[in-house]
Amino acid sequence: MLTSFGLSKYGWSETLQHDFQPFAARGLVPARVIVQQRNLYRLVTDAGEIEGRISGRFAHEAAEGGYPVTGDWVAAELKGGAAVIAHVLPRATAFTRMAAGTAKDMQVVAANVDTALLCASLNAELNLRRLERYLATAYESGAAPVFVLTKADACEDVETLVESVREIAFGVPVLAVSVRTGEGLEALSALLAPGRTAVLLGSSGVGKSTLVNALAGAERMATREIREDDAHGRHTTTHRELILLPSGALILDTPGMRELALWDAEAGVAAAFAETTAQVDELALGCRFRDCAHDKEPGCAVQAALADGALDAERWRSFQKLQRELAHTVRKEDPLAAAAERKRWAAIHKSGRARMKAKRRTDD
Ligand SMILES: Nc1nc2c(ncn2[C@@H]2O[C@H](COP(=O)(O)OP(=O)(O)OP(=O)(O)O)[C@@H](O)[C@H]2O)c(=O)[nH]1
Ligand SMILES: [Mg+2]
Ligand SMILES: [Zn+2]
Repeated sequence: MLTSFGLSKYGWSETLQHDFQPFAARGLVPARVIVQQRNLYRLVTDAGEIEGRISGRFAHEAAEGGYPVTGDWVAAELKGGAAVIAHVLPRATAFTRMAAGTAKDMQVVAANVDTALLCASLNAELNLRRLERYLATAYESGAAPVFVLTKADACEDVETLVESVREIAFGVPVLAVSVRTGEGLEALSALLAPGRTAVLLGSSGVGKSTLVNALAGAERMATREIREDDAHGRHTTTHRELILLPSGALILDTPGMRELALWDAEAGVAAAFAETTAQVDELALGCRFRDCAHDKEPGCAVQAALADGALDAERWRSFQKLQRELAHTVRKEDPLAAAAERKRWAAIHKSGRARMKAKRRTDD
């Protein structure tokens, strides 16, 4: 039996309840992270919403990527009107990316997401290559992807663009939506089930927060109302927030990101490019050399297929690009480089711990 009635609205399940027993025995309560803004957390518990922070011990022990993020289920200690997060429960799914600038800083963007709404705007040029990369990231996360093409009202030829996305989507649903005309909103709602969590991902300005507000029937998130070109490179949403919709579905709004860099996404790439992989594997049987790299080798069946159009050139290029990127990621993980990184991280964590310790002393 589920004792967490309020939390079941946020997706609390029998499985989670079972996993939580050891924590309950220690007097901790279950909670879900609904807002994360740097070190500040907002949690929802059975007793309602509450501010949260992580315990000093947690900060000490947490591995990289182990800090709670929006969507996480946590075990918390209630202390004088606030919650101290002691543990993050195992994640069913997680969106990860490499933080900009650093080589090995894996960032978990969102956790326990069932559906990934991969957004792109129909009023700008569609970048199909980027959508392919989103798709790979979604597959890697474990969430089910859906393409959401926004601002259909501002596009002359929706059908052609939807068709072009369908060609790279291989069965993944593609929806054209508009908050101005309401087009596609019902179809989108139908994909969002009560108690299930969807995340909105996509570039800044594509209309993610506007979509949240339309689905919520209220201004839950701030949106941009200035001219788009003035706002170039600026982000309206700066935190990640999980919102309970009137339908009972949960939707996680995120700040726009330019690229979702790949992190250990081999499985994701394979799934997103399943058809291309299969086609290339089959073609390769006809190559003169068994170790053909399908580049400039004589008698290459892949190059022949590219020449006569049997293999789509654009898709082959994206496939190669993703593979190169993966190889790059793997290279970065070679033991020597990794050891140097670990050292750097140990130093960063040490100074971070010292700072937190000092801060706790002043807090007390
Ligand atoms: N024409 C049209 N404009 C839209 C639609 N949806 C959103 N917009 C506009 O697009 C702009 C950006 O919308 P936001 O919802 O703030 O975009 P966002 O994706 O949340 O951006 P970040 O928070 O920066 O990641 C706003 O000016 C919206 O009014 C739509 O369906 N049609
Ligand atoms: Mg936004
Ligand atoms: Zn070949």
